[in-house]
Amino acid sequence: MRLNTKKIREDFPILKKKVYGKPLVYLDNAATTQKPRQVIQAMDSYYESYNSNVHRAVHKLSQEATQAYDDAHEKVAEFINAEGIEEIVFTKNTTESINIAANSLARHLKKGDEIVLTQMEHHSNIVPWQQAAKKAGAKLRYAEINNNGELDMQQLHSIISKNTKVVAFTHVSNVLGTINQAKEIVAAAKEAGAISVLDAAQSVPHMPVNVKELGCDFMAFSGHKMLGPTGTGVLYGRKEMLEKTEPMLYGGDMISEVSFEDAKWNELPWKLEAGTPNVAGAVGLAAAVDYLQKIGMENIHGHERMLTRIALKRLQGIKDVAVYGPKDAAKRGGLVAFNLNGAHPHDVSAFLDAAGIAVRGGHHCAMPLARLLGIAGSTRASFYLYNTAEEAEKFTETLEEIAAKLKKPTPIPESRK
Ligand code: C6P
Repeated sequence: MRLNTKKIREDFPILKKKVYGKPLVYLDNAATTQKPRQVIQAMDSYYESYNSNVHRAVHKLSQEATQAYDDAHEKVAEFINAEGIEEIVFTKNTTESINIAANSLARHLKKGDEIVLTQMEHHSNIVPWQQAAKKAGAKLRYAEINNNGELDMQQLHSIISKNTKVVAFTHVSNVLGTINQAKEIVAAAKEAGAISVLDAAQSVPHMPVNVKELGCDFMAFSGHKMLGPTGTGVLYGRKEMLEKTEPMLYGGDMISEVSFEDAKWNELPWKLEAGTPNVAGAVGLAAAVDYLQKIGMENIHGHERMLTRIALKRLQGIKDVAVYGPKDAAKRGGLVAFNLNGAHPHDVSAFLDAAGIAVRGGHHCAMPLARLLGIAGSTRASFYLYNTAEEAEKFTETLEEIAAKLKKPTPIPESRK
């Protein structure tokens, strides 16, 4: 079903904003997305009418806040088809979610064990594993990418062995846009007796993701990348896995009993959510899930594919443009990273910004990948459900103008002649 972007855009107050007197074209959705008024209002309503701590007091406000907080877990569980709230840990972002998994799994690693990652990982799915490997004396191995920006599946299978204890990989690359064959990789990990950790920061917000169908042990994603508030993220873990997961933070609410000497942990998921949680964030995230479900994840995916196709086609028409990742929009998420005519990505981003178009320029927190591609960084446009075909056209037309400008020698001011 085609998305009614005109109607959708009415829900996003920020999209009416003008920057430098020009209509805002927001194409930095892979970094964080805008929020609909439904999310903003849900959070306002929490603060205005039932703001309270959760799981502690018996007073009415606390009961209401606790109900809303627990319901938010339930909603997220349904959204990704988890068994129930015991499999859903609220965190502040994908980074924290992966750190919880890595911190706990590190305790079970020993010298000679191997952790398999891919060359297209975000720092959040590299650095925690580097630290885990260092602590345990384990080794990191990397699944390689081919010239098309896709994983070389043969090489990936060849590095998964009986020594592999963890396979951690991104579902969709935040630079290449590549959609990885998650089900196949999870199955390969399982066959080797390894634990699979899926970085779903760029997939859960944009396409249907079903954890039961994928079979992954852990999955991490960010609420703020799916219309939810900043400071919200999720760690999904199969119940059996989360039961074995050691908390990363200790303190209030994560315990069932404390003596002067020792403590026992609370039941799932609270054992992994120490201290007063982000209740307003949870309420906002639940409203975001409602919003996405009403539109339909398959529809959102289709819409982004259409926008990506437009961008890819027009970019390929610009001379001296290097586009990264698969050429076929069907193999990608809704983002396109590129370099133009040897210009620095920050300059290209600044030119686009001057036209009211918000993109991201830089290494996108994937420095090893940038080095592998032989670049310092790239400029990236990333789409979401409220972006229109006209915006994708405007972005590429502006880029054509920038490309033409960059070809001309820089004019020397009269005073310097
Ligand atoms: N990528 C981008 O502009 P946090 O920051 O914890 O919410 O998400 C981290 C993260 C993990 N994995 C992938 C694949 C990601 O894309 C991101 C966030 C943003 O590309 C900010 S660096």
